[in-house]
Amino acid sequence: MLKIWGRCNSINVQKVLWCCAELALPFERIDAGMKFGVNNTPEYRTMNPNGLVPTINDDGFVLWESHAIVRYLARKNGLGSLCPADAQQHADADRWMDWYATTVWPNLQPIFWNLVRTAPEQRNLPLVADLTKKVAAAMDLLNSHLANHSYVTGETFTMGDIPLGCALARWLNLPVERPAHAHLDAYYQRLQHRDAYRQWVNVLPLT
Ligand SMILES: N[C@@H](CCC(=O)N[C@@H](CS)C(=O)NCC(=O)O)C(=O)O
Repeated sequence: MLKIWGRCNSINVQKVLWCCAELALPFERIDAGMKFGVNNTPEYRTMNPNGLVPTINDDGFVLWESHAIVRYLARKNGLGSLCPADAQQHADADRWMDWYATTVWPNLQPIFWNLVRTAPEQRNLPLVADLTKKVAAAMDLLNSHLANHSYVTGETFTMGDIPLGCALARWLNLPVERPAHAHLDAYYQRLQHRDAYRQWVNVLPLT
């Protein structure tokens, strides 16, 4: 059976868990990272020399990097649905996954860490204020895109929605001032109708 190492409150682990639930894939999850440790043991580093989560083992095939894992599982188990079969649609899904990694998360991650995982007296609030503007600008772009699309690649849910859906669950629940984004809110509502999203991403507290 597919094995997944990683704690449930890691955004990168959540992408993989959400993906598995969309595909109705059975898996065994082993807590790892932060308070659980495991990720710095020599055994774990043999699988993933970064010492980060998630890592999977699929019948002996070991893989790390959350987007690579999502792409692999979607291609293997959801070609033509979660993983678009058409080359252009596939590239479109890839584009949004990469956009999350290059444009959204590098700015959102420090906001999240400062406001959720750092003691109040140690927070870098000027940085939070600066990055909040950058994330808002990125979300502006996504909001405009979603004015004409139900999901990032069009009318069907694909792997392209997974990283951004995880980011939205954080962005829309952080105590920061956000511009009104009606299409983004509607998209978030659509995602919340998905059992897999509610189960693995959206119900977990931001801790
Ligand atoms: N690019 C990697 C990043 C993995 C990563 O940064 N994981 C974090 C959790 S979100 C981690 O392992 N942190 C150390 C820990 O949890 O102890 C991926 O997408 O999988």
